[in-house]
This record gives sequence, structure tokens and C-alpha cells, in this order.
Amino acid sequence: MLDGAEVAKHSSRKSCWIVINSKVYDVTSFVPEHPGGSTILLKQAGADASSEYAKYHSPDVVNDLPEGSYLGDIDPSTLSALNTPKGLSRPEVQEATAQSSEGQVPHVSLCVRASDFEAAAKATLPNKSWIYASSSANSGASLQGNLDDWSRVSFRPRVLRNVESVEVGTKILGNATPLPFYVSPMGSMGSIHGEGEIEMTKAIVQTGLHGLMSTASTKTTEQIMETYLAEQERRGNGSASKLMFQLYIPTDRQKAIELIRRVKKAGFHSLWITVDTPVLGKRTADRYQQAQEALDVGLEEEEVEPAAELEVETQGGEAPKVSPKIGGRPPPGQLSAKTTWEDLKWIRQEWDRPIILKGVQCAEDAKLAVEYGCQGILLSNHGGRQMHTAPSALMTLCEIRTYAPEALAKLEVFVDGGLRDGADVLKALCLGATAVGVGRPFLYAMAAYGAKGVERCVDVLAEELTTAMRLLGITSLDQVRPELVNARRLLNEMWVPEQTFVKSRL
Ligand code: 173
Repeated sequence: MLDGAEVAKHSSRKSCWIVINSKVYDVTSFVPEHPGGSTILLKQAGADASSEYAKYHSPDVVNDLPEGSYLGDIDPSTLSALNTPKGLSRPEVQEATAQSSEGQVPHVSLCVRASDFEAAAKATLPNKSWIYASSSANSGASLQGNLDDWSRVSFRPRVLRNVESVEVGTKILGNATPLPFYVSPMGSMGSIHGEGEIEMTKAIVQTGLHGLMSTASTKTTEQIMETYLAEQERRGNGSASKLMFQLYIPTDRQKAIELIRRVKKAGFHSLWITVDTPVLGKRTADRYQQAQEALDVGLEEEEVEPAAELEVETQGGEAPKVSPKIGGRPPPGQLSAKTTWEDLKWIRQEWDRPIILKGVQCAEDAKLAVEYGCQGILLSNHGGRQMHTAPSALMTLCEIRTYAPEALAKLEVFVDGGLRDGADVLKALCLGATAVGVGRPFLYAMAAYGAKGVERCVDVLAEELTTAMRLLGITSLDQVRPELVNARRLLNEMWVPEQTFVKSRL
């Protein structure tokens, strides 16, 4: 047993110990490696980091620390001798107290559009969590493009049809769903809600939607599946929901195989392999926040490395590799920049259920997904968090309709990014999509109101969808067809194989 007073002495870059769930770890060598920046660990030096740890990590990642990091258990009677974690950054404190004292969070019934949950979440969440959830890549152009493109497709309604009763159910990968949308996977839900993934799983079962859980979850796959099964049991007659798994392929092949086997054993329905994240995109708002936080805890100037500064590594005569010094670092071993199409072959050996590629952004890759035997593709730019000026899912869908229609015939095609209105779901379906993924609106709803908020957000989208179907003149989703929308504005801007430009006549 280690004494709290002893642990508290190891509170610097030279020797940094932290406590996680009553266990003491020497993380000195890991401080410069921490993906979120060294400041995060230094703030917790000599302190109990359990609650901050739980916001961003699965309970089992601590086991990936280098051999010898675990020093022993803390003597519980000496906990009070530990250091207090160095200050929450100022805005974080302000936001967290503003909510309880001034009651800024609107009543849930005042959220009448999916976009209303955003302000509610902003009023609820600590600043850092809000920044993480809302941030996007570079200038924010990809995120804005996602939001905008839904309105750039318009409807061509048919009138005088009997639309008294409407059926909104459909199937996703052969499984019935009450609505043509599902819960997108989102990492680090512990930073949004104390029981993030658990709360979202409850909402999934309650609404009957299908939902995806992220590799970057703060609960283990087993904990999530246990919650799912318990909720199904509690409901008695069950729910249509299936839990599906978003996969980041770990760099270590053996670990990847073990993870896939765990996911299979736990009973997840399908594997949605993220292919748009060989490296993390540049999350601008996170960068400002990290830089400010480092300054707040008094790190010296040279320790706050400028984002633009590049480090050139030369490896055994190979061409020099250039890597940024701060930010953009994946959690150790979680993202692999070396993954290729060929890796799908060994994954297929391990996984005999559906495989969907998440993050396809052009027609050529849709064709390859067919060639490599995938069951589906998710047209996505990762909520505008990865590639700068990436195409919106609707733009990619138009491209696939034009240049790879066979992919639409052979695969289930999903879209996500920027969906804020149930009526817009219909546009994607008319253009050939199977269903639409919804991410931030559900995350924001959970942040402000827990599972009940997610249920409310689903109701909002469902009502918009059924009203839109009636106004469009259809009564079931098998009546959707391309003629019911005008996508001309997107088609005008769609990529063409030879990028020809009109020559000046002068
Ligand atoms: O968008 C994200 O933040 C994301 O996909 C991610 C990736 C790695 C760890 C946590 C989240």
C-alpha cells in the first residue's frame, strides 16, 4: 500500500505519479506521449485522476501503460494527503457553475428542433467537453458544408394523394427499424455525461433505433452490451434496436484481432470500419483550448510548442518523415496510418457479419468497397472533424449515383453529417440512401437532459419526417424516388472526371 503523502511528492515532469481507481501509476515516461498533451497529466500529478480519466478513456486502456508503471494500491486512509488536481481552466469553472446557479438550460419541451439541443448542451457542459464535442477541422468549412448542403436539395411535392396514414419503418442491413435514422458513433462520451455510453445505450433501446458504439468509448464493449441486454430484458417485449460497432483498427495486429473477437463475442451486429481517420484531423478549437490550458498551469513558453512547428525524423536512409509536434496525435496504438484495402482481407477472416466502411468520400472508393466484399458504405466526413473542405455526404451520394451506380445497387449506402431536420432524411432516401446517421444532436440532447433528451430529439425528428412525407405525397418509405427531389444545385458543383474549365474567349 502506498501512502498519499508519498504519491503527492511525485508531482513534476521529472517524476509524475497519478492515482486511477485506487491504483498508483508512475507516468513520468508517458507524460510527453499523452495524446491530449502533457498538460493534462501534469495537472493531475500526485493527485487522484480517476474522474478526469473516466471522461476520456475506457476503463481498460490504463493497462496499456508501459510495463512497470503500476506501483501498487493507495492506502485509502491517506487519500486526503494527495494533491488537488491543478485548476480547472477558468471558463470551465464559470460554465459549470452558471448552469446550476442561473438555470440556463431550457426546459426540454422548449427544444422543438434538433438544433435547439446545441444551446442546451453548451449551457450544461464544462467548456472543455463542449469544445471537444463541437469542434471541427481547420476553418470549419467541412462542418458548415455539411449543414448547408441539406438545404441545397429541395423537394418536388406531389399533391392530392391520400396521406392520412404514414408508415416510417424500414430496414437497416436486414434489421427492422422504426425510423430511417440511427445513432452515429461518438468517442469519449464520458466527457459529455458521467455515464455517457450507458445513457446513450438506454436511449437506443428505448427508442428502438439502431445505434453504433465507438472504439474510443469510455466504457468497455462488455459494459455497453450488458446495459443493452439488461434494458431489453427490462422492457420485456424487447426493442428493434441492434448495437453495431465502429472500429478503429489498432496498429498492433494481435490487439486488433483480440478487439474484433471481443466485439463479436459481446454480440455486436456489424462492424463499421472508420476509413477517414488515418490520423486525427486538426481540431482547431481543441488546439486553442490546449494552448490556453498549458499557459494557465504556468508551463514555460518553450514547453507550449507552436502548432506549426514540424519535427523531421530520419529513419534509416528513408525519406524524412514530417510529423507535427503538438496536437493531431492519435491515442497510442488506436489509429493506424498504415491501413490499406488489403487489411480488409484479414479482418474478413475474423468477422463473418456485415462490414460497412465509414468515411467513403468519392465514387472510386465506393467501387472498391464493392470489390472488397463490403456490405455497406457510410458516406461521411466525420462530422466535419477530419479532412478540410471535404465533400458533404449528399455531394458524395450524387457522385456515386453518377459514376458508380452499381455500388448503390449492391451496397447499403448510409450518409451522415449535419442532419438537423427530420424532413431532410427524406432527401437522402430519395437519392438512394438506406438511412441517415445522427450524431451531435443526440450527443447534445444527452448532455443537457440524459436519455430523456435523446428520446425527445428522436420524437422531434420523427414528427418532422412524417409531416414531410405527407406534404411530399408519400405514405411509405418504399415510395421514395429521385424525382421527388431537385438536387441540381449539388450536381452543378459535382466533380467531373476531366476538370475542364471554360476557356476565356478574349
Ligand atoms: O472525432 C473524434 O473525436 C474521434 O473520432 C475520436 C478519435 C479517437 C479518439 C477519440 C475520438
